[in-house]
Amino acid sequence: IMPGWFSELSPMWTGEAHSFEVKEVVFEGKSDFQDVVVFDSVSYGRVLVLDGVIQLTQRDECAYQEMIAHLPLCSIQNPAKVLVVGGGDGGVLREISRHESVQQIDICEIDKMVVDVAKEYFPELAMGFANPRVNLHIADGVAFVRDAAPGTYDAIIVDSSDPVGPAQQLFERPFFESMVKALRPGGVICTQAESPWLHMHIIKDIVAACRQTFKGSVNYAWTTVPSYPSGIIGFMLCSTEGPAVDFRNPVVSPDKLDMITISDEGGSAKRVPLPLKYYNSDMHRAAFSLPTFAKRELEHL
Ligand code: AAT
Repeated sequence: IMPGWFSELSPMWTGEAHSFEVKEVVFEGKSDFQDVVVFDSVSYGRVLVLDGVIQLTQRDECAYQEMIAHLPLCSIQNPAKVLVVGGGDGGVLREISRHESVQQIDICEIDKMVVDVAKEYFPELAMGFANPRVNLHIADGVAFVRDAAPGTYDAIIVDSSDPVGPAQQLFERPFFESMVKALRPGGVICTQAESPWLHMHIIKDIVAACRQTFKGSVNYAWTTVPSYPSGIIGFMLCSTEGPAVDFRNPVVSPDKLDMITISDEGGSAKRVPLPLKYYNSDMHRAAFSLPTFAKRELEHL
């Protein structure tokens, strides 16, 4: 591979590899779960890599974090208790904090090194932890959700890595069943659900498992993220039995989302301005439109 360049190689996208010219490697470590690398790139800013796979870049993280958070949270009224699985960089926490109704944010990330590295090298994401409403748990999300008190959450957001390595069970039916239990009636999930260009077989399995477990609605949506394989990534948006959720028609206006919550010096919550960069109501509605090949494959499962 080219010297001075990082190439993202994985059996999940054979025969192709997106490459980024490296300015400087700023961190290299090995946690109990994965290899952790941070580098500064020539054209995408700072990049976080786990086991050779890009998790985020400064340039386009907004597209992923804003969509994975606001697609579910703008689809329900007044979310109060939210759980994040994965997401140890803090970016999704930052986005959830825009919703003033949220009282409690639990996050369960398996790898403490991701949190520590984010706090050191990605302050504009890790600021999501600077919110008195956030409770951080370092543990496997599978066990955490299984052991959660029934009926607890309005929303669960699964910001997980790909289904090779520690995240594999986050894509399987027993985990979906635990989420259904942990949600209140009419509660919602949004999970990282890969790309239709590369992973239609995985998406079909996830959609089939969700149709069996979620008795409300089951939808696939997607967003552009140029630094992710194929340049797009999808999400599963599902609701449990109870008050119906129409994910395609958001009920929260993005005008209310241009502030985030952090701590003041005394440790109480304070609101500070931080405009959205990617999410708006048009992008929300558009996210559920699928290309014909994907529609066809998901129709008769
Ligand atoms: N917001 C950045 C995008 C990510 S991060 C995925 C996170 O999920 C990582 O921090 C990883 O340590 C964590 N994780 C993996 N498995 C588990 C688990 N079982 N329980 C809790 N956390 C877990 C996703 C990028 C998607 C890349 C697409 N190619």
